Amino acid sequence: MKPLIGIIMGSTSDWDTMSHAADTLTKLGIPHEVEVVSAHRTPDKLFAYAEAAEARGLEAIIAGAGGAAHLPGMVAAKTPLPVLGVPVQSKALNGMDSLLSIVQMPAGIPVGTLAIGRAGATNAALLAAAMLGNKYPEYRKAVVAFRQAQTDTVLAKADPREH
Ligand code: RP5
Repeated sequence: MKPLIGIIMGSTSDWDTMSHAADTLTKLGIPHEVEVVSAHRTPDKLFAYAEAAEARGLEAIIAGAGGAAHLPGMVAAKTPLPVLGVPVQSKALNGMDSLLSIVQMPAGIPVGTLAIGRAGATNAALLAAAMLGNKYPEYRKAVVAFRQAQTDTVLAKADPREH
C-alpha cells in the first residue's frame, strides 16, 4: 500500500526514539515510510523530500530531530502538508534544545510539536492517525480501538503491587 505518513529523522541515532512512531502506525494498520533526512548533512535531499511529499500521496509528515533540531521546521517550510515534530532527547541538554528549537516556530509556518522522546514519537503517530481518521473511517476505528485497549489494560491492573 502507498504510504500515507512519512516518518523522517535527522540521523540513524534517532531511530531508537522514532521507531515508536513507526511501531504505533503499524499497530494501527496505517501505511508509512521511514527515512533519514538531515537538514544540515543532506539539505538538498530535505528539499527534494518535502517538495515531492504531497504529490507522492503522503498526508502528513512526522519529523524527529535532536539538538539544533531544524528538520521539522524546514520540512514544514517546503510542504503544505501538516508536520508533526518530535524532539529527540539529546545527550548534552536532555532534549530541551530539541524541544525549544522545534516548538518555537515563528508565526506563519507551524510545526505541531510533541513531547520529548518516546512519548512524543508515540503520540505523533496517534495524532497523525487521528488526523487521517477525518477522511478514513477505518483509521478512526483503529484509534478508538487502541484507546479502548489502553483503558482496559489500566482498569484490569488497578493494583500497582501486581505489576
Ligand atoms: C541531529 O543531530 C539528529 O537529529 C540527531 O538527533 C543529532 C545527533 O546526530 P548524530 O551525530 O548522532 O548522527 O541532526
